[in-house]
Amino acid sequence: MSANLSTLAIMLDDAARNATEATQLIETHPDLTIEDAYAIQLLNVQRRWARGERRVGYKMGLTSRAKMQQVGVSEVIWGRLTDAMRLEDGGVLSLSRYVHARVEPEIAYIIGKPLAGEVSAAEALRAVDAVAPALEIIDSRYKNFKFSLPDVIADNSSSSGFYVGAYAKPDTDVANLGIVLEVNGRPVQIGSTAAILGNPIRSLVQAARLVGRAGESLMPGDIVLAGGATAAHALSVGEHIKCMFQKLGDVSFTVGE
Ligand code: 0L1
Ligand code: MG
Repeated sequence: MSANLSTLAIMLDDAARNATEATQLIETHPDLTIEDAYAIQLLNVQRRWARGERRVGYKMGLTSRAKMQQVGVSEVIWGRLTDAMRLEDGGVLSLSRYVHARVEPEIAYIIGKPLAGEVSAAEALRAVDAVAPALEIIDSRYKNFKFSLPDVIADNSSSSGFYVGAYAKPDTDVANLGIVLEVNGRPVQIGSTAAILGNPIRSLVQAARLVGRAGESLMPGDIVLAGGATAAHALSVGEHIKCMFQKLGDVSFTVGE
């Protein structure tokens, strides 16, 4: 199997780079394990680093009950963020760069001190420099956005882009903040940050644990996306997306060709 891991990573990286659909890995590799999947993810992201992209943090995925049910799992997953995925708040997103992009509201933690392993929520919070409203662009490379758990992990947990809004103080209480996601001025999703594992800080605790298990650490300056707070919205050209976060402000962009 291990000889095949880099072939699968190249296939997924090419699909992301060329915005083309990929076939689920488990169709040809039904025995693919979660461990294999994280190994493929690393090989996949290493190809980005080799092209000059820089690591800037991590994303947590499947952090809400709704998402876990959608994929039929009961565990959170994670992926790696690079500087090339960062998008400009208020800018224009080029939809042709993605296979079938969706947007979801998130909370971002900006890390101030190294953090890894088994930590309490209080310890995790002490490592935070700032919190911010964020939007994640997820883009599963698989046909019809359909995948198994190993598939999505290997595909860098659908990471493809993210927006981070204005930073707020690290002690800002983000446990239960209202969120409204608007498309062309019409609310399409309404929710709360509490949908992220009951409190987004729990997602940061999980990030420290899972990243630590892989021999990595959350490092000063890293951005950690805590996970979707509502269902994701599938993007179409011409849409103006604005997401309002109670206490934290807005993040917005327009969808271009
Ligand atoms: O960020 C997320 O929760 C998404 C993780 C992968 C599942 C998906 O692409 O919907
Ligand atoms: Mg997400």
